[in-house]
Amino acid sequence: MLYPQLNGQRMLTELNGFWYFAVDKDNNGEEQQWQYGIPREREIAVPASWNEQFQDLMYFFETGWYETSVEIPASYQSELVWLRVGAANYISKVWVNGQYIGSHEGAHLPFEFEISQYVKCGQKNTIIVSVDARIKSDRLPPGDVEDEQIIGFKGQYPNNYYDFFPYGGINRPVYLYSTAHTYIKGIQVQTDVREKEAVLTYQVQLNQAFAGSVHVQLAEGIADQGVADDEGIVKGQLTIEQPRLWGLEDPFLYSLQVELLKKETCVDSYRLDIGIREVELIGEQLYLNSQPLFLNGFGLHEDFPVLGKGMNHAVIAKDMNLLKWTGANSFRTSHYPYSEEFLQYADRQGMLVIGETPFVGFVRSHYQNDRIRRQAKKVIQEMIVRDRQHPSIIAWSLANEGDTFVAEAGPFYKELYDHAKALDPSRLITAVNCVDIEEDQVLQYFDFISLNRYYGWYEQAGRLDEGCDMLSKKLDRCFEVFQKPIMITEFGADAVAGLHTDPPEQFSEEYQAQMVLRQYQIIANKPYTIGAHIWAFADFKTSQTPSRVIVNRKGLFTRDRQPKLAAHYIKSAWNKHDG
Ligand code: BDP
Repeated sequence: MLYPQLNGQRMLTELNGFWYFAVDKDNNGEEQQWQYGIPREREIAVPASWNEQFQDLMYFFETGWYETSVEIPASYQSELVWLRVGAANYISKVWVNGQYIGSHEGAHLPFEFEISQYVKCGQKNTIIVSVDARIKSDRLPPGDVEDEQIIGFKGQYPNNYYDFFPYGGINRPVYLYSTAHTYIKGIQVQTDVREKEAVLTYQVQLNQAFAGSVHVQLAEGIADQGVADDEGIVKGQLTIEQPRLWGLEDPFLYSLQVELLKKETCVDSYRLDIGIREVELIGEQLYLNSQPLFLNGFGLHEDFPVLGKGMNHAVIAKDMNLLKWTGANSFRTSHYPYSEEFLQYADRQGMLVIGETPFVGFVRSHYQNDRIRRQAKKVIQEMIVRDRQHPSIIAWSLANEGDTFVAEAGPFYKELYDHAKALDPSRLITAVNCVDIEEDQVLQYFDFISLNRYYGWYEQAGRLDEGCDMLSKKLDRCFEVFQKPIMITEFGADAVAGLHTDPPEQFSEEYQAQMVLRQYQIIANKPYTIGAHIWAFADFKTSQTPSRVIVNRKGLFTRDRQPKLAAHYIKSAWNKHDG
């Protein structure tokens, strides 16, 4: 799905701001006819989670109803009109002027509807969106899980089964936009870097056959022209001599301009930023544009006070700025697909990303559940189609933790791996493990191994030397078993900002700082590792449970993004070349 764009042929209006909001605690708003007009209890901000905007909504995990009205410009009359929501947690239903338009399941990916026949251009239109944020075992990520074995989040409040707060609401921007009746639906690009040139293979998907030509231009003199087939598909290639490659130091983006031309008139157009770069695993080493690469970075969360999981440009800018300040070159979108805005920014800033699904903490009943399997495949499809053009994304992660020692986990994840590989053969695919590798049923199927390890924290608690020894031994054993490159996707320690102890003890800034530095060095010095991501970038809100003090404190930055001691230690380790 293309990101909405204002250009010579497309109009675009943001519907962000204050919307009316009503609490539907019995989830029966439709029976009360709220689709025709909601009780105007209060006004709430969009995009942002509802929880932290009002005290009484903090622990509200039922259905929230949103309403806004918009006067659609008369100029939209001759066009197709689209309503697009960047993401809403979890099941959304949409009505326009009282007419049911459609629904979408899933918390982190966009959905859109063509609403032309339901709107009145030049007049006011009412848009209503209900968002059902209930926590359930068959949602992604799952909550309220009965048969948990290892993770230990059972009984926390709210009853999600993962270590981040299940913020509800419309978390990403809402747009109204227009296209022509024949329009560009998708653009897929694959680049192949050769000795002195790059070959760009493109496929433009129109919504229908088109009796005109499709013009594709990358730069002055690098252009192609084609005709769509009966299905509205146009394919072709462009050759770029001496291409300027996308990289960490020079994240250069070409702008691919696609135009639908009918006689001399441009009917629709779209500009897609693309980067030409090559990521490969050769032996146990990762390469970017033929240069060896070690992934230094963090697991992040989309999380900020008041906003919850709401997309906010300033927070994205701040996070990227701090990532760069530490010297990080990469992050994982733990534990769900991040906003499109974040990924676009990563493309422009030269930051590498492992894009993760929201499949967190699956247990046996999930592997046996056909609905989960279908929904998981749908999420993979939506995520890859949305994100596959980002040069920043170098790999997909199809799981975070879970009971991967049960026999059913193997075939389940093999099926997801094959599904993702078919959609995107160009990227590496991994799954993040937290169980004993001797018992794991899943890692054998993936391109590289990802491990979350907390030696010296949950195990060998308070004994840093023992934790470090254990990490080193377990890494060697893992390589011995799988003979594949290994990434440590999580290691770290909680630290309460301002808490100091000598000698270093758990929860002090000193303990965290020594742990991440020492363990980073162990990981980075193994010949078969390709990266070390510290857990976590910043403290983040969790459910209430005796092991968390409002937030998970494994951040190297506080929740409001101030550095702890460990951030300074890591900054010096990752900027060694500065002297
Ligand atoms: C790992 C999870 C992560 C948690 C972290 C922790 O992947 O979501 O926040 O541990 O315990 O198990 O801090």
